Amino acid sequence: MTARALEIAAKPHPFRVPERDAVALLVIDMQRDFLEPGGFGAALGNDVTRLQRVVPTIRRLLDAFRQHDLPIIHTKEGHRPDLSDCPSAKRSRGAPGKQIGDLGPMGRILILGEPGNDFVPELAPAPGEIVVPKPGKGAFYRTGLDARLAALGVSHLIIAGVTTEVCVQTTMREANDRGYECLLIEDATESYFPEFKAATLEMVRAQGAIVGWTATASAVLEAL
Ligand code: TIU
Repeated sequence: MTARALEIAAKPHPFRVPERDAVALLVIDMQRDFLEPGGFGAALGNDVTRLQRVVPTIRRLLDAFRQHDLPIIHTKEGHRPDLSDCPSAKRSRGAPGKQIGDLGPMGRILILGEPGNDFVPELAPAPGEIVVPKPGKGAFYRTGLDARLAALGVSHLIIAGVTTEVCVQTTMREANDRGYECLLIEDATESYFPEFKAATLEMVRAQGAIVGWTATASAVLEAL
């Protein structure tokens, strides 16, 4: 192992990064729309307070990546104000009057540029960090993320964010199919459904890391 390699204690076995410049932190959808009352998550009938527990852990990961000058990408699920990028199959989710584009207490639900669609203040991107708006659950769908990672020389992704079994898992599977090695941070991802989070962690690392690895945030901080 060279001095610039990383080895992170993980399941089902250590996550190895041959060269630390090849790693990026990918933070999925840490937006008010999912974490605060009155947003998209609440409109779908969820208790959004569950998701708030991972904010301090993600902040610790962000601080470490900033300190080591490693790339950070923040994704943001949202749609254009004219909804031209929102298929009816997606808009029809949620009770009438609380669908994507409808007016809520934080502005129009899941619309780019609205107050509720912004990041939670503790996890706001710093200058120079990449922000990727995305119309789908997966961060690679109609975003150009793959090309941006290639330009940075990134091959290994440390993944955090919400929700574990929806946007996080979809993104991890998309990344895996595109050849990225993926490490999902157990205490930096959360779901409205604890059983879905647990099942997702199990299924991604099963079969010898069929989709990727999982580790704690502490393991990442120790390795860095
Ligand atoms: N509903 C739900 O669990 N999640 C989403 O709609 N988006 C993300 O996971 N970001």
